[in-house]
Amino acid sequence: PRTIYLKDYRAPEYLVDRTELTFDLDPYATLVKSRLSVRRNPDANGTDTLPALWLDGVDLELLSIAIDGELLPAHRYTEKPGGLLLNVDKSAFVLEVQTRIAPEANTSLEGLYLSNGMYCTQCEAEGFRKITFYPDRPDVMSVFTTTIVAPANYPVLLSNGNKIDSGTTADGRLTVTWEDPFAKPSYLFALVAGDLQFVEDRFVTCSGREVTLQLYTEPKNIGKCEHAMTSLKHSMKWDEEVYGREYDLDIFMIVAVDHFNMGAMENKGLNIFNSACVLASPETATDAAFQRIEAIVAHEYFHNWSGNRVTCRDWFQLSLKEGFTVFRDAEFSADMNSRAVKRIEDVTVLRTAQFAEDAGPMAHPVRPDSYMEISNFYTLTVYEKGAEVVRMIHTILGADGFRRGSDLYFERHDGQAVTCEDFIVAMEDANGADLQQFRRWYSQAGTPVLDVEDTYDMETQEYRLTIRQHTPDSPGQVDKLPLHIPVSIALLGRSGSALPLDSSGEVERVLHVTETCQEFVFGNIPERPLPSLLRGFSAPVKLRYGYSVEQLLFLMRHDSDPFNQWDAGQRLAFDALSSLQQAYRNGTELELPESLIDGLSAVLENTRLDPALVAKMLALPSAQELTEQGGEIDAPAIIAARNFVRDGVAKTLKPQFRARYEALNVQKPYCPTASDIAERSLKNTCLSYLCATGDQEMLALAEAQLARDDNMTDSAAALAALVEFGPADKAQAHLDAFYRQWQQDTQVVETWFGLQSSSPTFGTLDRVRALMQHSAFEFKNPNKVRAVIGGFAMRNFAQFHAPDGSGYAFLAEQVIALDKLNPQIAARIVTPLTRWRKYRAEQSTQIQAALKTVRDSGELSRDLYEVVSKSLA
Ligand code: BAL
Ligand code: ZN
Repeated sequence: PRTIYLKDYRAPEYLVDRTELTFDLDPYATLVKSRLSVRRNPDANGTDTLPALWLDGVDLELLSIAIDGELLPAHRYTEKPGGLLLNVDKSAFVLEVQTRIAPEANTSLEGLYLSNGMYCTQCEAEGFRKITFYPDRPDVMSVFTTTIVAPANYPVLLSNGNKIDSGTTADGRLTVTWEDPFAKPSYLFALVAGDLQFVEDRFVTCSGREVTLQLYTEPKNIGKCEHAMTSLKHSMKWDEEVYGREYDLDIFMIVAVDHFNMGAMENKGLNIFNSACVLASPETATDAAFQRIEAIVAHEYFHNWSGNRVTCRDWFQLSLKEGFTVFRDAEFSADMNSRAVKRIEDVTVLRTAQFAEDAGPMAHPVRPDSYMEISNFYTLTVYEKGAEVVRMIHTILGADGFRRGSDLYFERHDGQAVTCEDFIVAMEDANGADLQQFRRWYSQAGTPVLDVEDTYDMETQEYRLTIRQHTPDSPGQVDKLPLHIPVSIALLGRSGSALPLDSSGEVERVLHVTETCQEFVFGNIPERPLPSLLRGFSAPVKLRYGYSVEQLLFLMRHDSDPFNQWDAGQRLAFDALSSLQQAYRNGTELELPESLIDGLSAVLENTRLDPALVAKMLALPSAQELTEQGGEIDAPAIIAARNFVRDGVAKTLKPQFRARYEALNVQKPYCPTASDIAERSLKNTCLSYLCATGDQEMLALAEAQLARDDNMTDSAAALAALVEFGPADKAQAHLDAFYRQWQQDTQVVETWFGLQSSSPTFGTLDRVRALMQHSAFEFKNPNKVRAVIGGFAMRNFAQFHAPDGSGYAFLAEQVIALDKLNPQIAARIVTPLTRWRKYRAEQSTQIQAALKTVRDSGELSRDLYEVVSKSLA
């Protein structure tokens, strides 16, 4: 496959002002007619002679092409792999193309396909070319009119924009026409056809316009729409208040589909959602699902401005819309829920998975320089690190400055396809700021490391912080330049409160680290302080400072920044778990670290602290996070050390866990409010520790909670504890009963699959294979694949890394099979095998062998080829 480079970007030769589409739907032979008003792009840097027009097209049957009403003879165009080259003799013309496609045969879930009998589309990034021949690139923006014709058993026919016509054809089929007045790239096109029901609401915008809101699902799910609808209204209001952004069409629609590669898609006026990311009811969805839905509904809605009204010039700029929109949705979630807990969750994902990506074979900058398959770049780096980069701009400019910048950005670029550079320039221009050095965050891959040292001079009362920065080499990038890193700090005195940093009484400050080695001096500091560094995780870096155990315990108790309070506990646990891994390797007896027990005990008894924060502080770093400590990964040592500490904490603090569990285990109607979610999270953390003791009496608590059955958060937590810590036969009985109860509910069945495949005790490879034979498992459904195969390979560290290498061979086998159906999913789920270099000798060899099996299995999709070849290079 060909590599595409950012440096080769050229403006499009032709523009498409109007796109008129007609779909005559049929599972095996959908007829697509397009009528495009094409004209030469005045800004294309070409010659006076008219260049050929390139139209992207994949898996299409071409029926006819006409220019200005005249059928084109075969010598005027050439069909090539990936598209069509058309000889053109006018600078403006109407191009008509007819193609035939087979949605039923489309298992890639890109383009037009069928999900449970419903037609739906997914066009980002390059799916539109599977629908018709078109200049399928984001800098070609067009006004779309779409007519859908379908048999009468598809009563709901949807596309982007406003409905302008509907009727019945002479032969009794239904027809509807939609018009989207906002010019958009083809990746934002959408079509849905099915026998669907909807719930409806309305929203009055800040300027008094009434917008109709509709959420469409299969009839059986109509009772699971309320939370998404509420989340949508909250999002619309928040975007008006925080960003001054008003919705622009008369209608906003969301459709839930079961077969979907991503979480959701922001098509203009017609968002399409993975059912798992939109449908919820208290009986069927966990708190985590409620919060995920709120965040994703917001994310897709926010794209209406950051992505649709202002879009990307090319796919290298993907983070322009994704990084910014993730930042926007994170702030929205923080405002709706606990800000500290949201930050902790986001940073955990970043440190666990994005840092691994940044240190792996697919490492790339937030704005990549090259790709073979753009689908492989919908990554944690583009999304989550991209959001951190936007957050740093927010930190550097302040909230008001950032808002001035975003206002200018939206005003200046409305209706345009632009670049990350345009975003930064708007931020600079609106504030008179200089972000020249800051730009390197967009072009340099890898996670920077900050080494911090300090000295204190009692005589002069001067405190000095020395900060060194270094960004490690990554594939294709060496000798990186220093970045502009905002490091938020406070200095804690002996009493635990923050010391004033100057005469104004300021106690928190952002240090602008811009050099390789830089010193910061603070005067009039009356005592040796303890630094609280990188507060709120003000930059996506690894920070090293030689905190002692006592200092970490002090920060856990006193730091006024809840993120750092939590992080101090995590550092304490990391250090203890590292020592225990070493002891395990040396064959010495493992000893429970008393300091950690003391720290956790104090947290557990602190009833003044937000229960959600207590739950986060009690959670040990996951096995996956522990692989990010640096050094070779020793899977058995990680598992042994972590299990040892977990069991020790559970036994030692059992009375305290019991007391808090009992206090929180009160019957009240389910409500997904932040405070109730916080209480349930602490209660279920306590329950998990209690069950880890293996005591019959504690397992009985979980059984009682499962039997109570009044909300899925508590039921799933109890079931997970019983499956992980209870006897296997009883676990199986509980799982069977649970399945009998919920087998009609797709989302609960997905939870049920995932809970088993990711259980470190229960989820053996044999059980995972058995789950794949279950009647509810479907290899063509990404959610089922993610639950069962992903649950095992990505969330079941213990079983996946079984010493005989069977987990690796299994994953290779599944990836090869998946690639034939759905390359995007295959290229994603292979990720655990790409990290082979990080593991200790024997495991490393086994993982590499599995990856080579994939490589040598025959012709791979472009998606999978890129990941596998780069990982073995
Ligand atoms: N644009 C792809 C899905 C999302 O990030 O919203
Ligand atoms: Zn997005």
